[in-house]
Amino acid sequence: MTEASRSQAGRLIQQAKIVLDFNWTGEYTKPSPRLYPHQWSWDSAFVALGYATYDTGRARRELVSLFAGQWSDGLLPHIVFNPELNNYFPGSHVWRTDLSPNSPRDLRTSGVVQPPVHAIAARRVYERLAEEDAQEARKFLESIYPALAAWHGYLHSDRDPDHTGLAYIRHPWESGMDNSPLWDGILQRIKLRPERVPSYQRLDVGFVDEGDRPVDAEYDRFIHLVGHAADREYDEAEIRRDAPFLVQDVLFNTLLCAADRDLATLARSLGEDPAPHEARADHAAGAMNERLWDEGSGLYLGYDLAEGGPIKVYDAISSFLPLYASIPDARRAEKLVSNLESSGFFMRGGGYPVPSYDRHGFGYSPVKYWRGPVWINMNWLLMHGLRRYGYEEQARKLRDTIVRLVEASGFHEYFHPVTGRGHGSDFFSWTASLLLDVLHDDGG
Ligand code: 2M8
Repeated sequence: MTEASRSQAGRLIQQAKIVLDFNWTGEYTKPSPRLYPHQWSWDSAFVALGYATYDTGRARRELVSLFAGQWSDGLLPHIVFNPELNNYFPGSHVWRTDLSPNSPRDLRTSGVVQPPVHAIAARRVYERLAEEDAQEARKFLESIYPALAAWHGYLHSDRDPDHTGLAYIRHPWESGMDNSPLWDGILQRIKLRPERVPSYQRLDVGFVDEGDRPVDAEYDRFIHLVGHAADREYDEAEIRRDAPFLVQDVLFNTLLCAADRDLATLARSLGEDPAPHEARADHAAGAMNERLWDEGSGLYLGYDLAEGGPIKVYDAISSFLPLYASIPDARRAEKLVSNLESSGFFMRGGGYPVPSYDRHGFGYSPVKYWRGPVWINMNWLLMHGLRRYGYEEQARKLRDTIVRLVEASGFHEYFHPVTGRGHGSDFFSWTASLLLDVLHDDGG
């Protein structure tokens, strides 16, 4: 590293820490100051990865505080509400999670989940803690391991009642990629007659540019699906019986598979049996290769359980992410990479790789949330995936993009893939924390 790049990295590290300090509440880190004031599930895991590079105390608190919202059946909600704030829609009164006998009594949460990256983060936090203080590391492990095991247990049972190896999601919010064109076909099937259009007021469009956010027709369906689960008092068997949205998602199951392996490692460190977690990871990887691999396109595609068939959308970044969990064999990995490089993901030529959706894909937008902008967490996951298969040059490109985008435009939620301009919220926590992780890996 040259002197200049060392001082550039030092400056970015300082700024990233300022962003996290700003969003830190003393218990958890807001994803962003105004748009997302509560605690979000996968955001917290990404944030813990960043804290693990310099403040293991906070990394640990972040995860412990998230798991305080866990339900008695293991469900880890996607939002744990801060009771002092009511500036987010949909707030806890919309979720009505008190209808479920499993929801916590002492605090309010949402009733959907998010991709299970937590064991991945917990493993990292544990390893960093162990370097500092073996006893504290052990204490952390003893408290977090049973919670993680219950979370994964819930996903492998309630969300996979037929033991296919793949967990289902039942709301686009559970994918983390809320308004990806991946879900358009399913959402289009939901016919909302006037009397079934929920009435509500969105707050998000008061905080950031409306053009950067999902459209009302998407929100109507998001809220309708919240009502569908609440009306069934969050009884999973009842929900899945007629859920309009029921998907075995590529990204969700990739992360579950990777997290199962990390959970096995944590089990070993604790003297517990890692074998069940390893077996689940193997089962998931096998199922992804059988059910979700599409040989014709050379991509992984999600599976629509409500209609029974693959989701034939060939342009989403998630199709490549099984690389992260070492799911494809070398031949499939090569196909994926050649697809990635020959499509509109800006791996070659100008622009910033990788947009969340192919720029030539139907439904692409360079500014609209999960319909095309570059997201730092997607780059981070794909970068690790490419590295696992030895695609160093491609991985390097993604690493450099993370740094370049933040340098040029700040800590935005997402970025225009052509101009690099920041969109959505500013001061976005996982942009800061994953940048910290990347620079830490560089030795910066
Ligand atoms: C976005 O989702 C929330 C709903 O959960 C929203 O739009 O209000 C998504 O980008 C999601 O992946 C993310 O976890 C959340 C907080 O950053 O914001």
